[in-house]
Amino acid sequence: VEASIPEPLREAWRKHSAKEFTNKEEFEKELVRHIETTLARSLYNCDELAAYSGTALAFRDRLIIEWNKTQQRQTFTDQKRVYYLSLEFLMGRALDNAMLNVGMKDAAREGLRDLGFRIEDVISQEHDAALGNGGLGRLAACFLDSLATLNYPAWGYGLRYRYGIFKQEIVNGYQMEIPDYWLDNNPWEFPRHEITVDIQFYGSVKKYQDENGKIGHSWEDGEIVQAVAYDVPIPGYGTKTTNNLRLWSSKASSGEFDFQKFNAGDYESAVADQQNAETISAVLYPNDNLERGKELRLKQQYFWCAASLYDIVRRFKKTKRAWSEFPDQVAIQLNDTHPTLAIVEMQRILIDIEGLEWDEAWGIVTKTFGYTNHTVLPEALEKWSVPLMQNLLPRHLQIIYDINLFFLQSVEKRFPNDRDMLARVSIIEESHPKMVRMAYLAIIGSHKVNGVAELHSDLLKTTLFKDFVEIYGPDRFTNVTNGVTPRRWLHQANPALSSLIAQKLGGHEFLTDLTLLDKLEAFVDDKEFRREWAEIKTKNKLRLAKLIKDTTGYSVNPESLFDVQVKRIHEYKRQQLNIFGVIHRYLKIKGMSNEERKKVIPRVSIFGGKAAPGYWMAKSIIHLINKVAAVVNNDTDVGDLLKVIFIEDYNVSKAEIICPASDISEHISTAGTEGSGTSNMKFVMNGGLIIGTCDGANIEITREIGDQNIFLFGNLAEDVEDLRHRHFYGDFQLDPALAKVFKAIKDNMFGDAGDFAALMASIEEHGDYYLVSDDFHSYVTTHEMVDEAFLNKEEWLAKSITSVARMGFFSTDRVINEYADSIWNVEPLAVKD
Ligand code: GFP
Ligand code: GFP
Repeated sequence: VEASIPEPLREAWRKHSAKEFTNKEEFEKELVRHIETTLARSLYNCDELAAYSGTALAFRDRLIIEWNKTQQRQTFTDQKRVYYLSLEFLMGRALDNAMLNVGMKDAAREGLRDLGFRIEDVISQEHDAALGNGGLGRLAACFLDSLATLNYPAWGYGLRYRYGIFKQEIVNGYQMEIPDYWLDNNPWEFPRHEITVDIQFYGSVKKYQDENGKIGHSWEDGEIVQAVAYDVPIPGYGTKTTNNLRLWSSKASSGEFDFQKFNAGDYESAVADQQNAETISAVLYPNDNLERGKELRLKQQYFWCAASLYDIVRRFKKTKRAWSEFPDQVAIQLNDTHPTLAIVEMQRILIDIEGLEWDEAWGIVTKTFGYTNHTVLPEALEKWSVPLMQNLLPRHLQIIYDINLFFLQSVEKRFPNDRDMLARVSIIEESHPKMVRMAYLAIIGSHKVNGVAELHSDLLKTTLFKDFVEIYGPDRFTNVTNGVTPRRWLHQANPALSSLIAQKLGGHEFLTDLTLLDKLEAFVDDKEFRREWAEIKTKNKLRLAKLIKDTTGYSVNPESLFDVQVKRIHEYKRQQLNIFGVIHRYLKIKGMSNEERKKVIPRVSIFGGKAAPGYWMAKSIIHLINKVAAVVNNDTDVGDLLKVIFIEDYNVSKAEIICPASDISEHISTAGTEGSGTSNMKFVMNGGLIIGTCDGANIEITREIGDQNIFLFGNLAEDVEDLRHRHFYGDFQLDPALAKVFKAIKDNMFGDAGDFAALMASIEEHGDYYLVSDDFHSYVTTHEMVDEAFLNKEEWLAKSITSVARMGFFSTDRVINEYADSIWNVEPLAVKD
């Protein structure tokens, strides 16, 4: 408020307020101005990268003008806002998205052409913003797009990692990790050096009595690190709403420079301490679905939660409302347990700093927070050691103990004499060392807990969180099935399909109401429409074939059936099942006569994905895929009948090329292990069929599109436990076809078999936890059905069109509206000009 221009002077200000370009001419003017002045380049010195930066800056100006207005509007209207706390935002590229969302892509295309550039080349200069591992981070990015598009007053809060997810290179068939320094030439962030928060670590807690005899706690000494805000504007599609993603970067606090060391002449070590502070936001942890309990990771979590809460509380306090109104003004959603410390920090702010009584404070906290769980995998559940927490966050540990005490007292009242129950639900696990169970803390501190697909949410209620359902009743637990934003994953990734659909439906309204796609079903039998549909798929396959050629050197025939599995490499996602299936196919072809080979449907098996750097089994799966590719692709006897491709460094921008080009894609996790999956939705939305297990959102996709349009196989979630149990007691027989595959590997067909011994042993000898052998037969016979179906081009097309028409449910717009209604209780804020 103090920083605002006095009323009498505002007229002069407004007269000169920044204006948005509105046509090609004005865009060109802005582009040239930015290239010549902001970038200090010229007519004689402008390459594609400069053209990219100039275009991005021109669009950034537009976004920030609307960002300013949106923030003013949200501040003045003073209604409830949503804050989405996520340690990952896997944004991908921003320019194309900005151009499409503000609706100026054509102007930009022509303007760039006038100045000598092709828009596609310019767009592809951008470095992906890869601040995430996989599905969880990409979901957060899709949510931001929908929140802005639907005009919800909503901010994302995250960390500004200097290094995002590593860049993957394949060297001799092995994954190598290269640090991804992505911040050069990144025009999309605004450093806010005036918005900083001091974050405390370590130190100790002092108890004191105030004038009224009330006991208080103060957290003293320790280390201070500064959080600096960087803002990233998030444009909605077809609306002026431009929301904010605030990312925190760590920096040594100015007061922290050790002058004693400095005065003693130890300047270098004093500077080294400064650098230490900066490591907090240096790197995104590349482990997906695995928690390893590293102190730096806990520091990251607290740093980000504390900075975000400080900001949220500061903004609330500007309104001068009573604390009791906080939950009417603020909804905070925890994306997984990573931000659970925000619950404790909020309680600390209310009782230690604002002086509220415990119960009142706790009531405010629980009404404010909601928690989303993404996985039932036990190795993914976060636990932090009590001694670690005691050292780093002494006051928070005390508060956690108090939360636990009051919680267990209430449980004991309702379930007297049930000691086991108390031990089971305690936030503190009585292990050595003791551990803080973050998921339990998140449940206890939130008013709603949700899973991400129906099966997943049901499993949460019947397994992991069963006791809590008994304690709180079923209402605290709910399901919100995931989705994807159709703007990026249909309109941007597949412009030809988007415009064909728009032609048929009379406009692009389906992009903001995806249920309108159902009108496409009326055209399923339209011959001309089918032809165009097929032609678009072929063009998209050619585009992918070019990417494959450019990155691997292999040529693939676009007439082949393109079979794709792209996602993080993980045993539960079962890329090993896929590559074993590929080997099975190869062996079969090798054993065929020439006559028989004529009937084989040529296939390209395409893989992509990163393995966590310390996850050896996943890395050996990548290695096997690459070794199989080397053998199969160079086998002239097999030729085009089978090709195996591993696309290096899978990321969001590659996904935008891959998704529209698949005929079939694989979503083949062991039943009951995949929370939802979201690439399954992207592939079907782009007219690809899928092969999958009855897992995650595959089940709901089947319900929407019909079981004749999907290839399901494998054991059901309800049978998994029993099968594992039987394996454990020695009741296990390797599937005979899989045994032949193993024999080929053991005969060194794909290089040294020793490299793959552990992979095979996990199945043959160690209980086959992921049921690869149990599902193998069903998997390969279902692939035979895929081949057969692909032969009938017309029927395949009908399945493809029908499926797209029925995908309306899987837009993140539906998802966000569900969160808004059932968890956040927030309303959109209409935009008036
Ligand atoms: C936000 C924005 C500011 C803007 C105000 C008022 O501030 O740029 O001036 O809203 O619209 F960041 P806070 O809500 O963060 O105080
Ligand atoms: C996790 C789950 C997925 C789920 C996403 C988003 O993704 O099943 O679709 O979160 O909710 F495992 P990954 O990070 O494991 O890909």
